[in-house]
Amino acid sequence: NVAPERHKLSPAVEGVGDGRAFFTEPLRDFSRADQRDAFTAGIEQATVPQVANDGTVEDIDKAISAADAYFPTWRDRDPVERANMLVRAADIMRARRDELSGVIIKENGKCWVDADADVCEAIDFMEYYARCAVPLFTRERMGLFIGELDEQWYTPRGVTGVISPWNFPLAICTGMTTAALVTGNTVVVKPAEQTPGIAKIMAEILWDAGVPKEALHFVPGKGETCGAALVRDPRVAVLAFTGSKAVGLDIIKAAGETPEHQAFVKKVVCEMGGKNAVIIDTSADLDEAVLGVRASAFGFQGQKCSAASRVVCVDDGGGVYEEFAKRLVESTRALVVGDPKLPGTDIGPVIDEEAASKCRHFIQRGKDQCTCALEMKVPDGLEAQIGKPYVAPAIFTDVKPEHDVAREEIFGPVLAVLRAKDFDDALRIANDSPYKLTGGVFSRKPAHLERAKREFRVGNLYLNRGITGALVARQPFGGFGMSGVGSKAGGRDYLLQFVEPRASCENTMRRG
Ligand code: TXE
Repeated sequence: NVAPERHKLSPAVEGVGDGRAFFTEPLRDFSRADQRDAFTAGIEQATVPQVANDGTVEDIDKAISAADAYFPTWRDRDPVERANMLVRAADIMRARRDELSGVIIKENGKCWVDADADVCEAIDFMEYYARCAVPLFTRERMGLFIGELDEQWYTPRGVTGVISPWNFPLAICTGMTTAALVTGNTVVVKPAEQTPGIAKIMAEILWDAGVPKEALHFVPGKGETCGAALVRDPRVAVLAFTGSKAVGLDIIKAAGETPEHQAFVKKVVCEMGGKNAVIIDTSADLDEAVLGVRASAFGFQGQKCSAASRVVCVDDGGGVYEEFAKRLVESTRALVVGDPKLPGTDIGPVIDEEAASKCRHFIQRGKDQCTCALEMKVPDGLEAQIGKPYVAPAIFTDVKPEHDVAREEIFGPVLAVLRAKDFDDALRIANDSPYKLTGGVFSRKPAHLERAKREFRVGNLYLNRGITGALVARQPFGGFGMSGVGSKAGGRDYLLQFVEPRASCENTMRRG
């Protein structure tokens, strides 16, 4: 229990009214030469730590034992001290941000803006969670009744396993890890095999900021061995995961198979992906829609769970569908496929050969089933120069809801454009997916925007703007259906996943 006067956080977190009340770290302005130069220097300076994914099941076992043993100490630590460790870590990241972006660019192939945004989001997560965590541990009195004291509060749950993905290798890993830590849980992190370097830097920054090594354990290793061991260990109280639907469902199933003699049922926080649609009606500003869809579909090569992968365009015979498709193809053609270390590049490599061959498979399916309106080319020699595989943007038109490119999560720069008879039909097609993550509507009709809020069943809805972007605190991010459970990251409810709600009722007449 912390008395209110002890809620003293460092000024960075207290700062309402200093322009950072929403915890949004401003992105670099690359039109400014000084910021461009600093960023270029950061990339040159950046060294990706060489981390072998050679963690073993025994390493996971040892890490869980140590985290379990240290849990009572960490649980009982002053919440303000824990919060201030996150604030210090955010300051370290802020001071090293261009270098950290450089590591992300080199390790996972993000282009400039996306790498910078990854670092900023990590900073935002830490400052926001630091601020939200402290009040949770104050006991709240529920009304005043003579002779009775009713109180409610929260306590940490225990050892938390964090299994992170490669697509936001710093932000998502930092978000899950620090949400668990700041709420008093000890943590074992198993990062994605493709991006262990930046995850290791995150762990080192948190240790440097004061998080004890006993509270945060870092075990790089394979999903099938280390990840699976973390998922199934009965001492792990919370499992926080972001990644594929298949692994997410396995984690949820494993939690349900908890043996009866165990002390608790594992709490699962899962974010699993999407097949996100943007609806365009006949009143839409098509130029805005084209730019919004292009950014949503092809930013970071479509490898974001929030990315647009379907467009549902209302076609009432007036030519809007054809006009939109034509302008989108023209506009997409202008994107530059190139080296992500260069400022002018829009499309970098995809994460690995497996992802590339998955995209190529679906591009072929698209050619078999519908019309290929655009298949851009990868410049000769680029893959050899960068040492990573590339898939250039592809757009399919005349797509039917049953076609593969309209159904499967491809997780690459492949976009399906479908037709709808009217707005009702568009909503029906857009909702026809087990995923419920993001969605967008471009329309100038207020009634359509209102209906979308009621009837478009997604976790995050974007109206007359591109459908990616989830600013911490302002736009809490996460879906439902097959897109996940319990995961509004960057929102006020997120931390509640990591704590146990408690209540007490006392007969105060018996107090001595
Ligand atoms: O994901 P995995 P992958 C989707 C996207 C992508 C597909 C495959 O569709 O094409 O998933 O990507 C760990 N037990 N998203 O193969 O396998 C793994 O080591 C426990 C959506 O990278 O789910 C890594 O740390 N853990 C997405 C993490 O799970 C296991 C982000 C994610 O890997 C495991 C990434 C197991 N059996 C992929 N197997 C999003 N929602 O943004 C693997 N892991």
